[in-house]
Amino acid sequence: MKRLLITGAAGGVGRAMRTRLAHLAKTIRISDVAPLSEAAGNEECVQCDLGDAGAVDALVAGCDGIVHLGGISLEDTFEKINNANIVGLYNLYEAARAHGMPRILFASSNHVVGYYRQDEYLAPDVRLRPDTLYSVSKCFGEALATMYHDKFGQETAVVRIGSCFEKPTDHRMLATWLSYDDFAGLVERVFAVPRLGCPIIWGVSANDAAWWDNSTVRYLGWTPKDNSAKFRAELEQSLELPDPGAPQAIWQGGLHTQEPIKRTDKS
Ligand code: NAI
Ligand code: 15L
Repeated sequence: MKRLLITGAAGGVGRAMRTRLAHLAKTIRISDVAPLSEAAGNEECVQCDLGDAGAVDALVAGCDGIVHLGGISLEDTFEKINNANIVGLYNLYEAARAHGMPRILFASSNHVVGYYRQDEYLAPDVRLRPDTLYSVSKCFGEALATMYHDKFGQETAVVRIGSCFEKPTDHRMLATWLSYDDFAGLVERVFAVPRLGCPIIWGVSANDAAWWDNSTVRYLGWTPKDNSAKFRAELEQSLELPDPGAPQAIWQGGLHTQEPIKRTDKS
């Protein structure tokens, strides 16, 4: 690629991807609403609010691939989620439509199915059961990607990321963990395959505990290599197993299922 755009580049996953994806394009355009650390190597920095349609149009111009990580990543007020994850995503897809439909990787979330139980094994096409307003916005994103694909042929990899961190930090994450290296490997495959379409991909490493079925996306040639099992002993030493009746032991979405609705007009 000539230019790959990474939104949300000041965030946890974005920072981890900057070095890992540098080889994927001649220029990496990194963007966030938050200040970005200085451009390194082949990077160029653009500070931009996803809610600003004009700014997003200019951000996407000249890019032939987009890794869309930007947005509110946890439960928040509807106003904040709406600006970044709903209006912001619409702005991104309209900008893509105006600028040659660069392939998009959309960071969706496992929380679109947060109200399934941990003993259920899910195909990508199960009914959505979001656990927060945050994950309802990700359901919107998945639907938007599908509509732009069906109507215009816009290709998107919809990646339902599990828990993408350095290492798992609780028992639930032994099933949901996605290593930074495995995520980078997935991004490589998404931009390498000749035909992508608009698949739903469970973004999870090769952990022993498995809740999600990725057999529909074998054509991507993505084989995650990391396994959370290497952290199990360390985790079990530092953290007690949750009570089997506790939400973090019952629901795939863990404690997100217990989040209240956050209102700006009420304390
Ligand atoms: P993060 O919160 O660390 O990073 C998100 C970035 O988006 C932040 O730097 C923030 O400043 C930026 N952002 C927020 N509102 C914005 C706006 N209006 N305009 C432009 N940028 C804005 O989140 P993280 O963990 O790096 O996740 C990246 C993406 O992956 C998010 O979309 C998140 O929902 C998704 N995801 C992450 C998971 C994880 O385990 N890290 C799991 C599932 C989904
Ligand atoms: C997410 O969607 C969040 O963005 C991330 O911060 C974690 O909470 C992750 O899911 C998870 O389920 O561990």
